[in-house]
Amino acid sequence: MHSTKEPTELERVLLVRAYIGNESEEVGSTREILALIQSAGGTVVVQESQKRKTPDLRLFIGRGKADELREIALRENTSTIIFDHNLSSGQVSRLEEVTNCKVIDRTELILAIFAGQARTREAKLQIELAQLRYALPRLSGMWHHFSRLGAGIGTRGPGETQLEIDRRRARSRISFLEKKIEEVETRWKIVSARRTGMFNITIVGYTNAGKSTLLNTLCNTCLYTADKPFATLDTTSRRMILPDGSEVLISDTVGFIERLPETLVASFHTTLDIVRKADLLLVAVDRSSPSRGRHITTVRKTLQRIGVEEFIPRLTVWTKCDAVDDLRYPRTGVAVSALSEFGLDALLNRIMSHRDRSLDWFELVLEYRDSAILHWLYKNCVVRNVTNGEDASVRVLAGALRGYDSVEGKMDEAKLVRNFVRLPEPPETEHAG
Ligand SMILES: Nc1nc2c(ncn2[C@@H]2O[C@H](COP(=O)(O)OP(=O)(O)OP(=O)(O)O)[C@@H](O)[C@H]2O)c(=O)[nH]1
Ligand SMILES: [Mg+2]
Repeated sequence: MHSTKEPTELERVLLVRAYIGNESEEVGSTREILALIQSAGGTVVVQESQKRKTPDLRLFIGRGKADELREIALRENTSTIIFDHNLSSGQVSRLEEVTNCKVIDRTELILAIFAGQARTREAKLQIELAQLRYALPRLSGMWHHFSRLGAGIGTRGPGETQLEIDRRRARSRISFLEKKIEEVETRWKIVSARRTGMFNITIVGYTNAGKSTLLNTLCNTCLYTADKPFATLDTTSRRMILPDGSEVLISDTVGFIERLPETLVASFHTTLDIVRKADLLLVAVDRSSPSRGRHITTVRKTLQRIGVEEFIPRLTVWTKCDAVDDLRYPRTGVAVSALSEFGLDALLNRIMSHRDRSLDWFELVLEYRDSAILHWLYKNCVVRNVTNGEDASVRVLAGALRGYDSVEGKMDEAKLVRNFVRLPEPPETEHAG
């Protein structure tokens, strides 16, 4: 793990949370917001909360509480207040006026972490777009906000553009970024077109669930992993050889979080395409986390939000099982540990069963001289069995990844279509799942 700041440089933060109606503190949510603030380069010196029936329209919290925050900030020598809520631009500027501090809401905090973590050009473009879209309706307030303090969380605006420009320039930068991202999208479409014919698996899950570590273990790669939120902001795809010798494509992508800002969902549209186009989703859930129930709900809702179709099969992968003392076996999904490699065989078997169920199975009789066709089948299908017949023929049992049409076309070309028989269901397999 690398941090861009020494602990002594951490920005002192006053954290504020409000519980609205019958809301109360959810398991693990304090740990989460503290980790987010730390990732953004801050350290919480005081936490304040308020119970309210409804949020105050002008200040989100009550006026009395806002005055109290000003006193606390003064006493604790902090000038940054972070709200674990999404606030309107009006609420932020009024709160800044009352408290005489810089006020950051949850969206701005998450955007700041993304901005600090973005490494690749794509991620940088997407985060700049997200920040600008967030800032645009708030520009007038932002002048106040940024001029208040010169450094720290949330002041690393979208590039140099933020301070010196008006709305018109922000808008033209937004369309420039949108165009650039579209170019990336086109390139991405070309790459994914080349990948059709492969079974696509995408690992999704709450941030820090162990997705990248799992991919590293399965594919022997060394993607960046860290015990902090949003270590990964990009999509990485790798080929993985299954125990039956066939190949699949497996991808790791950005993690989800509760109340993921809308602006990020919109800007990371291309990155998240890999989730929508998957043939199988591995939903990684940190089995050792007390908040796993909340994580599961958030992931389900986020998948819905980003437009993932219900029919894409999902397999729950309970991660970090080595860190669990009383591992009662979950009824659904597979329990694994990427560190101890526990459960990985079972996971691969379950992946094979899912893959088999998604194929269109067929039998084909070939003559020995049709070796080019056999070679084509090995490249484009999952060949389960090749048996020798009596009359110099071979019988091939295989599954087509993208429907019968692709295979029938090939057979037609080779004038072998008569030798082709569709099977109504997948053949029996050893890897029952
Ligand atoms: N004990 C244990 N720790 C694990 C295991 N897998 C991952 N971790 C740890 O969990 C932390 C997060 O792992 P990552 O693989 O970066 O998680 P991620 O889901 O990719 O996280 P983001 O990219 O930030 O969304 C790291 O500190 C890992 O070392 C595991 O099987 N056992
Ligand atoms: Mg990761």
